[in-house]
Amino acid sequence: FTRGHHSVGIVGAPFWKGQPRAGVELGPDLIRNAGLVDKLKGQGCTVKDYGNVTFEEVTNDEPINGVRRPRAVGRANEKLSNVVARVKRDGHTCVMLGGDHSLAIGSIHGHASCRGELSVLWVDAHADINTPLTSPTGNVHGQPMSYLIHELHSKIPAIADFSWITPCVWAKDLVYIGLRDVDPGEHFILKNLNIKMFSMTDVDRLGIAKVMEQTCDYLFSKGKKPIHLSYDIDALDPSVSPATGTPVRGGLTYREGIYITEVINQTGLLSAVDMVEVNPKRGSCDAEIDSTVTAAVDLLQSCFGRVREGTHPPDYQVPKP
Ligand code: 4U7
Ligand code: MN
Ligand code: MN
Ligand code: MN
Repeated sequence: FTRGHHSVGIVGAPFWKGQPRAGVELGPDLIRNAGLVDKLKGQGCTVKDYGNVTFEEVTNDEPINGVRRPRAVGRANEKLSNVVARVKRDGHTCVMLGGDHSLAIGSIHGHASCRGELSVLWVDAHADINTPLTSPTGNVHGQPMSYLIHELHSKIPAIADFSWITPCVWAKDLVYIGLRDVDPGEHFILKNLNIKMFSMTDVDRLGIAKVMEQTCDYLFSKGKKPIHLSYDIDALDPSVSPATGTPVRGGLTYREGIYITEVINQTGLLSAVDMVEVNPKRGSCDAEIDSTVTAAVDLLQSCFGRVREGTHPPDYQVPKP
């Protein structure tokens, strides 16, 4: 069974302007300070930390087509895309620590620019596939997939600093797990484009093991492509990860969340991971923040070979008395 031997490149993206709540920019350093690098090394991974991407201040950033802070979000993602592409060119599995989920635009775009067609597994309470014109809020963290899907390209209006984005994911190569708060425009898009999704109702009916079996069967039936796992911490139940901007009751248990990452590790196809929406300022005490950050670290450890049954070195000997 799997031990590390992964080469991991970590990129921090301390960016919050895809949504209105301050604090999500603290995510990357919190996750690092919880020992991510040492824990991954301890399970046999090689790890290179590329540090945090720096984002310039943007003034005069009025909404365009309802999209809030379009210039800041567009430029931040263009920069992130270039950094993720470099991490992939260097041969690592890329871990992008957010920051809010608008960063999936740059992360997936940069990944695809290096690796070509991808399978995307989106684990989230939300579908994040509003177009600027279906969005009830104008927050880009609820829209990233709409910019990336080929089939939606004609529905996206022109937005300053978004013109560099070229769609790179086909609707058939996207799977959702954990959905329980989907807007009407998003639901129409999911049904209309026949996008594979496992809502929480499906997790309840099938159990997480069948959900993952069907997820893998579905993705592999389209040909084996590198997997981009985009993990929003709000996919987990708020009792596990309360420190996040848009918590929704009735989420994945800790065990279901971990099981997803264990199975994805087993595919051998994991090529990039986003871990986003950890927001310490939304926790009401240290224990809530700790629980959320620990969950993020544990999920990342499982992505890279940690197994709950435990492991031992091949040359292990029980000490003789
Ligand atoms: B997250 C929302 F309207 N759908 O578009 C929107 F409910 O990255 C929420 O998944 C989006 O946390 C949540 O603003 C974005 C809203
Ligand atoms: Mn979400
Ligand atoms: Mn999200
Ligand atoms: Mn959220």
